[in-house]
Amino acid sequence: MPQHLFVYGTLKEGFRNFHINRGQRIEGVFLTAAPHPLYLVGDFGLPWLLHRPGHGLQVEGQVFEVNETVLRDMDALERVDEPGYYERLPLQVLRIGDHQSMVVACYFGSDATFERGPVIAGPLARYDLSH
Ligand code: PCA
Repeated sequence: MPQHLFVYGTLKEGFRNFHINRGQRIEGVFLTAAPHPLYLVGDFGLPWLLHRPGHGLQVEGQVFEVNETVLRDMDALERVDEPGYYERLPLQVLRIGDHQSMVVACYFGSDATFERGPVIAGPLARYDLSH
């Protein structure tokens, strides 16, 4: 069954891992409905969104409709089954402009890895190419 996925980091259109994201983009730019803390973490400054609603800022990203195969490939990239990486959880997002609300999936970074650091930057409202 197709699902919707919010991406805020390297899976965004124009970013490093976009080739793994073979979903169908939903037009526009989306924000997390609630603030969430987005940091750049580790020696590579990976975009790391913590599952701490109400902390940090509303974070900007893109929404894609994805099928099971594409989702599995992205889960593998984000190492969803391994401790210390990302976990895929539901998230409410709003489209900028018409405020269309959707509950979608999103990759949240693990708390343990965040605590270990180093934390390079954040909390941020957006991951962009200069990062
Ligand atoms: N890739 C996923 C999570 C962080 C990252 O770099 C994304 O773009 O949403």
